[in-house]
Amino acid sequence: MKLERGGVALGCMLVVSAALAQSPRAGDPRVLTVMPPPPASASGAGAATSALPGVYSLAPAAQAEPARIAFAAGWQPGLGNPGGTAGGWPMRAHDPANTGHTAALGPALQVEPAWTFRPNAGTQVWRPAIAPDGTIYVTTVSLAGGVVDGRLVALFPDGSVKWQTALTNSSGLGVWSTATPVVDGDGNIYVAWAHDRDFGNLTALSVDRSGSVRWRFEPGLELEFALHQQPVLGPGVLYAAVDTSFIFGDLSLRPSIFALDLVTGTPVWRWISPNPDTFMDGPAVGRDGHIYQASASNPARGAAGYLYRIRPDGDLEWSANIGAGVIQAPPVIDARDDIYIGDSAGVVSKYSSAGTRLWSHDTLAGQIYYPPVLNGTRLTVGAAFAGLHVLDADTGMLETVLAPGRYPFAQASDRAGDIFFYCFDATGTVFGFGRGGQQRWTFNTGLGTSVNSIAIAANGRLLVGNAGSLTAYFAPVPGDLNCDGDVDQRDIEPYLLSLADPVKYGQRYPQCQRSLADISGDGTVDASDLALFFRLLGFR
Ligand SMILES: [Ca+2]
Ligand SMILES: [Ca+2]
Repeated sequence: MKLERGGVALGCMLVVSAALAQSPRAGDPRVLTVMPPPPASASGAGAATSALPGVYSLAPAAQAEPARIAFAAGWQPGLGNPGGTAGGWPMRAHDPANTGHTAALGPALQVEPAWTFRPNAGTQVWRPAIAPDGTIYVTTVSLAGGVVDGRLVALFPDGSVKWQTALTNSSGLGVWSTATPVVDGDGNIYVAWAHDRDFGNLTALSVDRSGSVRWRFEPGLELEFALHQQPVLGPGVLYAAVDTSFIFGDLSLRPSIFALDLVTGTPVWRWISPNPDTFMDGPAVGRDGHIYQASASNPARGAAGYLYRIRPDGDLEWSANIGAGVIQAPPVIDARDDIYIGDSAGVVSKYSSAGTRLWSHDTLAGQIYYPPVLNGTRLTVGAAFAGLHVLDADTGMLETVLAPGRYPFAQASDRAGDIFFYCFDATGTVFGFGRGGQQRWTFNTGLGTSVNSIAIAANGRLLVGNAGSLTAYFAPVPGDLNCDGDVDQRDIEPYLLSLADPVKYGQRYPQCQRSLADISGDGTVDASDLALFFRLLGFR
């Protein structure tokens, strides 16, 4: 099926939805649910196609099998950092504030595939979460023969399967989920929502680190849209949004957020939207514990998009009309509880925690499909076929555009300020850029898809998913001048030597790369990188 922009796309979505709606209440006009609109397609790039509801790709599903590679002599992947702050990637956007930023270091040299997890050609593999101990959790689904085979799979850091468990509701019915698992500080895993083939039988569940079910919660809501809403952790609770956006029918049916007790799964509260808008993604949590939810407009229901601030007790504090609203782009919250939104019309806005709009930046791209990433005072935004816009988060001023003409989707940023992103294009291009704007590396996955992911599992270990597989890419990190995989005090002597006498450095560390001394990521190694190097070590 071909999907085009604008009103034609909406019409096609309705066809998709109607075709899928094998509802027990066939004939009920409310079986028309809202699917996320496809990403905008560049002219000449070919139409986005959808194999599963709401999942669009720009390329044939055929994909080259990455080879297993041997590491260069003298280099081993790191497992941590001296600060002890690299704690995996425990949820989709790394943390409850959805920053997409990790204290670990991403790969600074050309990455190479180390392993690929791909159960079989008919199985979808969704986005990963990574526990502090390195265990990788991912949901999968096969719908072959009309049978729902949804699983939660735990992988060792080397990509081998640790365990896997079928996702079922309390009646034993097979359910599946595109949601990224959430890992708490005790190593327990949460999935919300899992559902049957037609998005009914909604189930949230938690398993312990061995895969045993701790609890299930089934709200008993019918025909909810639950494709990409992403839950996040709050203090003692899981916040999981759920949507009830019927195109027709009962306008009193509203999207909502559940706060579920982490130990028992019991709902602590349910907040229901005062508007007939649509939640295509989940909430974010600020430092003060408030919950932020952004919605998509729903013209068929006469609703604008809104930004909501909800108190920890579940009461609405304020809402702001944000016009077109967001697609798969939950809010991003900074340390002052200011909020960043990238909307489906291509405009980035910052709001104060009081609901005042502080600035906006129009990318002129007409669409933003994924959330921005926040690293300190830098905000990076993927604009539709207009590159990665790098903004000053304080002022909204455009600093630079990386990969102009591309459409960046999933992003991650690291402690050095490097930025990594996966583009929605026919070849599925992934880039690593230094903070100074120099491209450090690039590769093609062979598949540009609307559900893609990038996570930094640990120093130098990048996980990339494209809904068909999950691949780990390894490479050395900036500042690792003795090439042991980590950055610590043992790198000081070789770092200083690399600056003072590059020839002698090359003789003493023949297996290592002097270019790793370029911490600033501007393509040159000079004295200005030294202060940044000591900052990586934790010196102020
Ligand atoms: Ca080192
Ligand atoms: Ca530099």
